[in-house]
Amino acid sequence: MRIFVAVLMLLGLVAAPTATASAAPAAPQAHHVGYDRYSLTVDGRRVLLWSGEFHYFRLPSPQLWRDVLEKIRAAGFTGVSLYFHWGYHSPAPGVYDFSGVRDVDRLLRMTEELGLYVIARPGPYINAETTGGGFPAWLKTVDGRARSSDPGYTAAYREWLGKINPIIARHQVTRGGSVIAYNAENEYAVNVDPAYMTQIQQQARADGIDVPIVHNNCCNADLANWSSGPGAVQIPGVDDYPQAFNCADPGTWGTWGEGVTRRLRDDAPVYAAEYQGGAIDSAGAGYDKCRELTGPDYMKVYYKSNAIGSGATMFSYYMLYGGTSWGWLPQPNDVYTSYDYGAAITESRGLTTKYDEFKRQAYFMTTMAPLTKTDPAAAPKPADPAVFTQARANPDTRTQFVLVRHPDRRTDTDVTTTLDWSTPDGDYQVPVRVGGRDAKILVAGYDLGGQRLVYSTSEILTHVTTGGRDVAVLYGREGEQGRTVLRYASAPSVRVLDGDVRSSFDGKDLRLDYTHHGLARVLVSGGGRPPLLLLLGTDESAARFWRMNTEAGPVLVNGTSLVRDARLDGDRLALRADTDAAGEVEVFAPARHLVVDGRYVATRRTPSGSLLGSLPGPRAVTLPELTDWRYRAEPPATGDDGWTVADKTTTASPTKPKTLPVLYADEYGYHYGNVWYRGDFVADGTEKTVSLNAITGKGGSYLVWLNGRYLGSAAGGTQADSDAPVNPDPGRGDFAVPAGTLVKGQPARLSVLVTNMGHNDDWTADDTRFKQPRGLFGASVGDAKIAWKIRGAVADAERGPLNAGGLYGERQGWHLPGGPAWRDRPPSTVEPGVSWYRTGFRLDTPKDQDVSVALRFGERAGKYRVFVFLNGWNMGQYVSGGPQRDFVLPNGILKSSNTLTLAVVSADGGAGSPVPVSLVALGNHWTGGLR
Ligand code: IPT
Repeated sequence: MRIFVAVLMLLGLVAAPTATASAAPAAPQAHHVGYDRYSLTVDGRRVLLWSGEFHYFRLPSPQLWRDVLEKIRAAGFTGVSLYFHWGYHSPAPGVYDFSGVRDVDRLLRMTEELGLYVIARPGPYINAETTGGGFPAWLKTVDGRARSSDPGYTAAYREWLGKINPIIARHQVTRGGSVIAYNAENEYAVNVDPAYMTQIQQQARADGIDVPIVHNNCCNADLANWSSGPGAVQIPGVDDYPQAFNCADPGTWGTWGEGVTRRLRDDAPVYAAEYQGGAIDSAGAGYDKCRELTGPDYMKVYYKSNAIGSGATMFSYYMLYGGTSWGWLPQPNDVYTSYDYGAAITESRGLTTKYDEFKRQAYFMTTMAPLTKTDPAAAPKPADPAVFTQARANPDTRTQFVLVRHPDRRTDTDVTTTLDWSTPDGDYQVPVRVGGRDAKILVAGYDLGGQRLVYSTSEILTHVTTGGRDVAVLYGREGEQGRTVLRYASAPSVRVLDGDVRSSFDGKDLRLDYTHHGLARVLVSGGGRPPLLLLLGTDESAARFWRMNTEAGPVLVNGTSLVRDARLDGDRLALRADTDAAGEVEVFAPARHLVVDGRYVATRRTPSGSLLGSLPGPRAVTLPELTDWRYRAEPPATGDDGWTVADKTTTASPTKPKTLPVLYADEYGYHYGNVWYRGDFVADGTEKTVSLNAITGKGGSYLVWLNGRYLGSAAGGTQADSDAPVNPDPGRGDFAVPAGTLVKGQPARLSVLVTNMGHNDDWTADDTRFKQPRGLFGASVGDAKIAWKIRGAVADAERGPLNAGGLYGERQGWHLPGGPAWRDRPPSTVEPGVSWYRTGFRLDTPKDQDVSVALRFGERAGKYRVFVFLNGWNMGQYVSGGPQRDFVLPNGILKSSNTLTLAVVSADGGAGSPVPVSLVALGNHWTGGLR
């Protein structure tokens, strides 16, 4: 593999790991990982971990893992936090699969190649709004309380950790890899068992995990946090979602508090384990509203307040890229197919203004070395108490970091005042302005490359030393005043290249005053220091910069919509970059030539000493129309093969059935999606009602037929939630037996299709929630003695256990491409039940463009749900009237030639034509650089 990577590197196909300068395959270099009360260290060097959560299982296309990881790295993140999903890899006890889209070894190699640290979070429990909170559904049939030291559960989770831990272990920083920390369990907060917490850590150590073990305490609350006592971890962290999750009301801030991460141990760094980076959309408001609730102004105020308020040096934001809960991945209570999360990178892999804000903060946090070791310090006093200040300082360099915001962070007005600031280089009266819902971190006493920054009222984006000079980018809000003071031994020469910047020198301080607008450029030279190019921008112009590490040090790029990678080769700078429109690109690097995505770009040298060229944008794309639909009907409980006799009389579930036999799908090995039931009995002719109960999880439903005659449908129920009273009669449906349907002494057949949703999570670690059954809970037709059979999904080795359920068409492979041609045209009307539709389409988007495509649902009356199969992959479930209309079709699954199959489960029948759908492009980028 290493050789393979080296060859790709030579071909310029992958980024060189930041650590290795030459193309020769080096033996993996082992490093030492340590920590103290300030930060993690690698070989004694302090690390600022700025990480975001990414779920490989929500992006079933490994080629796109690299795309997202490159976007994450480009924003200045130094790490990613990765849950590993037990249920995604394990269809049955003892069976584990790490191939294809489940190849986490490949994922960890990518993080290694990209130089991103990894916080590995294998659970065993992960929550994450995914089915069973990451537990495989077969665990529901195992005796012993999940998330405890009970023997049944212990044997089960040891199996999982025994598989996943060795994979994680071989990718640890200590073995030349990327994994820098190991998260034991997940928000293990109530109903806890310290023996279990101890044992999973013992197993991690036995499996070769030697990096620090961390934990994420729930919600900054007084719940078990594992900072001391039996089961304690080395670095206890804190999860915090200060905005909570009401996306319908994005203007209301701080529902869940102030959001400053608590210090849980004196000998370990403060770790903001899951800091809110978006929100689940339980209200169905749409993810754009969630993006607003957790938008750039929230990020400025809360993230900066947290950094200075807590002194944390380990941050991870949940989610950074949410992705898609495709197939049967969603947990039923809070989410639907899309797990976009209102995150900085959208489900369709687009970059948002939140991404820009992350980049501004990440570049700052990771550029400013003194931030990795700070203590609380006296803050400059504002003349107006309408401004709040708080400070930290590095005890060695004395560099100060001052938070400036409103006392109540929700305040929506602008205030201007003066700070009485004792900086390491003298006392100053410093004018500052705080806009509504804004916060800044100002710096004083900082060695900026070869310069001495006394203080600035602008924020620092980043700085690099390149080509014998310092280049620094500072920024402020458009239209705000800024002042930057630098120290010199003698008067330096100041040349304003662009913008309106006034300068004065008082014998030691050079003071620059300006209004933030566009991008001002000032060249300072002499004064006993190396030259400095100061770029004074706004939020927007600062966000156009990309800082990239090369073998010859960092370089800056201004422009393009994404720089994925930069390499210096002699006097040639080679970039891999994306554009969403034609435009300029400017590079600050020791180079004379520019190559972008393998093409030579004509450039000229600017007065700023940079190279300026222009790049093309993407060509417009036209997506094909979806026409020529073909049809197949799925009659109720059709086909005589594959049925399992359902005759169990006991269950491991704490929820006991209303009638026997036990009809829970999991008891018969059918864990995900739709199941069909067949109930055969001999009628006595007096039966009046078919009485059923089904537990499906929120949002499920069932359809009922008697002797082939449709009786109707009902909503599936939920039951025995730990925080809700037990419902004795969940998902009840009573259906009148139509006259003449049942004849005394004649055989009769009840057919029931139950659409089960995902499995409940186990946040409360008490089994009643997690082990809640799926499927029929009670069934009676008069006094008839019913012989039951059940039929669910068949295994799909390629797509994994969560892809398909037990529709007849799924068992027959109707969702898979190929097979005999479908000849029938859709009929004009269909009965209630399951109808299948199929069409094919070609996608001929330009090879050097990244087009992100989605399937969009139009309006149609009726009560139905649609399972979307693209080339056999279940890309989600559309529910009529539901909040989600666009279903992202990830490249990789989406190919140039495609088969789209829709399984429509309708409770009321009606039009036979397929529901209206079309293909839409959610993103279009020119990107020779995406591999
Ligand atoms: C916390 C979980 O750790 C994480 O898995 C995910 O569920 C997230 O929240 C919400 O999206 S749970 C906490 C908010 C109670």
